[in-house]
Amino acid sequence: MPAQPVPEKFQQPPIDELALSEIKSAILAKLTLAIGKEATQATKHDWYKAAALALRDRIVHRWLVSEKESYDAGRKRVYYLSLEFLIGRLFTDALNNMGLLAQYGAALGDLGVGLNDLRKCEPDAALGNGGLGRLAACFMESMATLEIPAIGYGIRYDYGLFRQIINHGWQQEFPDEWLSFGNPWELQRPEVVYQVKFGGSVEQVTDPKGVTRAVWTPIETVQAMAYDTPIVGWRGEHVNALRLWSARAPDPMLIDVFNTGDYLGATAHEARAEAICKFLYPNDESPAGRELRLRQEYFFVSASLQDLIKRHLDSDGQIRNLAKKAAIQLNDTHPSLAVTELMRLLIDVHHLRWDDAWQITTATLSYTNHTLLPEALETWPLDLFERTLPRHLQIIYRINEAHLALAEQRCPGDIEFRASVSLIDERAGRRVRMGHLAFIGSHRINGVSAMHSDLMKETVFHDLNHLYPDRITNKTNGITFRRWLTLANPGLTDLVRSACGDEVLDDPTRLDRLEAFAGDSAFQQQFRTVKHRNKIALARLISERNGIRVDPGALFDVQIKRIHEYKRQLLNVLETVALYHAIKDEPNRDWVPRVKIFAGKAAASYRYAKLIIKLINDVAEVVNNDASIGGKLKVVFLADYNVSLAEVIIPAADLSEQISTAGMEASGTGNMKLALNGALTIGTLDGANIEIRDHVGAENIAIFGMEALEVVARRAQGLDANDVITRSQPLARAIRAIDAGAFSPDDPARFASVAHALRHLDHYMVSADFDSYYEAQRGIDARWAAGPAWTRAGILNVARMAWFSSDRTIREYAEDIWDVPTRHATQPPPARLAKG
Ligand code: 26W
Repeated sequence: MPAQPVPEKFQQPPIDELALSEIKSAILAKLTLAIGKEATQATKHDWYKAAALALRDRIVHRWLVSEKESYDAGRKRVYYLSLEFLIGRLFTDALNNMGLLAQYGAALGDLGVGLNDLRKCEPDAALGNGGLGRLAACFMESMATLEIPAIGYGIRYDYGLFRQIINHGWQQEFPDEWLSFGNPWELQRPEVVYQVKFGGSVEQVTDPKGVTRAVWTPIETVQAMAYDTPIVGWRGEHVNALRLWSARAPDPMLIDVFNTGDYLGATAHEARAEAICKFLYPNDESPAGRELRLRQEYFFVSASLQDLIKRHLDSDGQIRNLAKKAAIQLNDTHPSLAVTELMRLLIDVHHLRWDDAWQITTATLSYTNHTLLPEALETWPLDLFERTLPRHLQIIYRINEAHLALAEQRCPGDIEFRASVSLIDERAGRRVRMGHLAFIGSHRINGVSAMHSDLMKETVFHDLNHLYPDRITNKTNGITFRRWLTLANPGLTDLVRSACGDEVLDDPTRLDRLEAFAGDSAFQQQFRTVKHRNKIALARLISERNGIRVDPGALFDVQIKRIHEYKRQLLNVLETVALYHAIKDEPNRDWVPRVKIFAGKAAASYRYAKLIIKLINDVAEVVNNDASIGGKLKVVFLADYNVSLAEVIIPAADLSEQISTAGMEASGTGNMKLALNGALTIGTLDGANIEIRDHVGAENIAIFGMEALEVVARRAQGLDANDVITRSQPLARAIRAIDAGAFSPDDPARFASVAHALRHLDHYMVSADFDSYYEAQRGIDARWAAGPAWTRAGILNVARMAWFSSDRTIREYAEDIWDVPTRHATQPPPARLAKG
């Protein structure tokens, strides 16, 4: 079947000279008037800023129109509360969605600068740790695309996720100074300021009418100032705001203290206030439990709720209508103080009765859970909580009273049940359970993959689900195809457009038209050519950054994500070592050449994860320099993994490693990005891998390893792995080599703890799953060697990934949780395309 010609109505309009000259003058005007430079003196960075500012002007026009339309129509709004937004770069993303990529490329070319060079001047906005933060960024783009009036609320951290440097194989952390050259996307809103209060005491006061009220007298005030970043949807029809709060002291300097000569003391309170937005907590999966984190959480929740209530009252006038006009989504438990803060605002400030306030609160809020790992569920020590937020603790007690009464009704006399559903954990020192708070205060609670949502009902929220049945629902994650296909992989995008028609840009379900080409040898060849070009680009980057030469013809085997025991980078390294041994034993066999590519950050305090990074690098050192294996195996650890690096690695991947211990990865989204770009997945039946298998077909994914229930059963028998190690010669040998210092001759005992864990403390089932994984990898070798069948499977992966678009996910949230309308999927693209 020949590729279909692009229908005329979808063809990019020819570049219009008038539009081009308008763009050029706009950029030159910014360069002169906003940057203060002549074209002849401007650095690349100046040009980038001028181009971004010129683009922002156009976006802001659309934004104002979007705002006015939503406001005039009195539309319900979505407020997405998240402590993390892992956005990456915005320049080409915004250009692409505005339909201006080609025009800007041409305009900048005429001005003597390259679009691609400018693109690289933009630092990544890395205001997130990993999956949860990136999901929030994809959701912001999809909400704008689906024309849902929405605001993302978060914190404008001065420093984002740390910059990772690999020094002699070890991770080192450095501050991420993403704002040092300014940020052309944001608009500071000095007039949008709220007071956020902390500490002090609460009194019960009875007014002349005999009504008793709580009066909170705080002892500290911090100001929250808004910075807005416009987020433009696909086709530029709708623009939403990401509103990030920056903290400052109301009085920058205590002049009387200053006058006594105590200069530091005069600004100490300022430093304390500003600390709130200084940095993103770098913990992934384990909560910090520190006062500063609690202050961050309350700071952004309080500012956001004050802001959205003000907006609601400005447009609607009736606080009682809040739930009809606002849907607030809590991204994990981090913003779950919203339950108590909304109650406080409704009761103490807007004078509603408790029951009415509670009804509005639960109808407005909903909560997404992103992990079942017990160590990641946030709880706060009661004394810290009381010291920081005394009025909120009172509210929690009152919520708990009614809640425990209901528990008693449901399970009379069952003390254990009551203890398990209580908002206060009484076991190890009294603590407030934030997951419980978010659950009780929400009308919907969702997991992020089918399996994860099921496990929520069976594990952490078992008893709460019994008490409030029908609240838990599933919303399988998705990714924005605009960033992860169209922009990251233009070669594949062109091929997809030629096969599926340009409608695919608006409606990913059209990807299914690729099915017809999956077996077509000419199309397969084009598909391989695209992948090969992407691999050449990655090989170049690897050579520049790591000084390692890799063959673009080899199988690129990719594991890119946070470094964590449950994600099992260690399993991948073990297989690497076993494969290395096998190649050494028989160097003349026709081994499939492989490049093992790793990237990811370990939490600064997570020592074992940092040791795994060192192990990867030590194994790389030995393997890459062993001439006897004839370059059949290479190992690469790319430092400082971020969104921009992912955009280079993902289009070049042949194999996607999604090998978490079954039952532990809530969903995964990297798995979706890699499959969408034509990589085959090797993975466990965990998170969204299961749904990916259901969509791409079991024959187009390599599943291995224990299932979640088997993991639970094996753990119950103990963590010793001696049984599997004695049965597996390659595993035993790999562990022995690591233990004996074969990869760490300078410090032979360096990995003794790793070998010990593999033998005796196999909580993550690395040893237990090894054989199954090794065998699946050899199956991958065989498929790769078979050629066309591999390509076919890759094409079918692309063809069948449409469902994993975050547009689909957001549409489900809109219908089942938020009750807001969305623009329809197959609606033809508006005529306004590319006019700017
Ligand atoms: C406070 C410390 C902290 C920070 C972040 C604890 C826990 C987290 C998150 C829950 C970690 C996270 O990013 N979870 C990931 O969320 C993704 C989006 O839903 C899922 O795809 C991943 O499977 C899940 O690990």
